[in-house]
Amino acid sequence: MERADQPSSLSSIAYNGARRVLGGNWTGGSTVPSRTLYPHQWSWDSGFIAIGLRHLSPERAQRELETLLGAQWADGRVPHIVFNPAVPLTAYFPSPDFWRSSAAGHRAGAPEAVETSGIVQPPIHAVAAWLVHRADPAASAHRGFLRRVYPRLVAWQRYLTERRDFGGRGLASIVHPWESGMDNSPCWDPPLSRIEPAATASFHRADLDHGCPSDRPTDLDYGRYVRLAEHYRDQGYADEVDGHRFAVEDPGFNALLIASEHALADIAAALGADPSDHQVRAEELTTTLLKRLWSQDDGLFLAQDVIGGEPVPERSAAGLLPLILPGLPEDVTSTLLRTAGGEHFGLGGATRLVPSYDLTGHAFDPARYWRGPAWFNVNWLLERGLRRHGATGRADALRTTLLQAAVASGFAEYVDPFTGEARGTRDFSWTAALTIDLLA
Ligand code: 2M8
Repeated sequence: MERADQPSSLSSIAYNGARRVLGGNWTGGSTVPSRTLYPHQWSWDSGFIAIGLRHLSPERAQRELETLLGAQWADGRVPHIVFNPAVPLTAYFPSPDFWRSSAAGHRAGAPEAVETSGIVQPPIHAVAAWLVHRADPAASAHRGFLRRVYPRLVAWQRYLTERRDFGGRGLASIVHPWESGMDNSPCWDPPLSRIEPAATASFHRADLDHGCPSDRPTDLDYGRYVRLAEHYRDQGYADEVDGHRFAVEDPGFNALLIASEHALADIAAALGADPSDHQVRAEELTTTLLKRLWSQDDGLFLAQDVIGGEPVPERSAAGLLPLILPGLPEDVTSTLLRTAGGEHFGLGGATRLVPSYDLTGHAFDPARYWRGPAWFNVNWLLERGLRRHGATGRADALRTTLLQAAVASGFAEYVDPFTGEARGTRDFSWTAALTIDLLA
């Protein structure tokens, strides 16, 4: 569908290019984020991918989510990676022999038939399932899609709100930077500084076989990621708060948790069930998010270091993501809108896409992964947030910039927030999928 503000050539180039990327990255039951850098299925990637795929093939979008949910553990966790057994172990680190998910005896109950990681990623899945259903309700009903995924999505959300409530206030904690999806965000530097890194020589970084080192996390970061993941694995992936060395309440992760609880209410209602439990929980979580993570002084939500017992004094785009939520007080939304356009994120001024981290921050780097570059999934979420809160003109401008940047960068993983120059890998699936969604 063309929009009046959208030259048809950009739309058709974007649409055709994005469709080519998604077709090339489809493996038969799910989509790899990238054929080279990420040759397996990733959890939150699949959520974003399904949101775009629903416009091309609602059935494929349903399968994307069902394949992921098919690897759910008995305790409800949805693993952050589902490994493709046909891919050589050397293609990605950490590989299945590192995570050892199917090894007998894990109290958490990993599946035996498939190898997965043991950590999680932001819970966008109920949001994605609801959007996928709405794209073609008849096809969804025909396959019994909602009826099959609903119990799994509920178990996933309950894993997070019950087993991961380390702060004791209802919000979910992440126990590894990879769980945030924003792996090397400067927000994780203070809590990570307590972690003794694993020796660099003890592992091989397959990411550097495909990616430019200056676009990727450092070896020191990786040493800490490895140490934390090994520790969790060696504890049988048990979720006792005392067993964790890293536990953080991330506003981006929790915003998606709440958005998904709202989506579960919609799904329950569509199935003829009572949605009120989900609605109440979403409202309670929103109240807690505001009490615990909102910083009026900083103009956005801050992460809370649960072990250190204090907020992390860094501005990340994750702190703007609660804009996707309904039910925020008017002064909070107006402050968030101001912050997005102000000196720290520059939207519509210094930058045309929101950077992942504070432009004025001491750790800002326009090239290095989640320490500054602009990401398409974050900006897609913000586009929805702007629209939800009535900033239609700004949302339209952001949408046009996203489409232009996706095409100009070859569907890059992320871009320099000032120049739009492509960074990371190309033909990246969620960039393509969200392009298609913006065009719909
Ligand atoms: C990146 O993370 C993985 C680890 O999970 C990696 O660097 O190897 C992140 O950008 C994450 O958000 C994303 O889901 C994943 C796959 O695209 O890549």
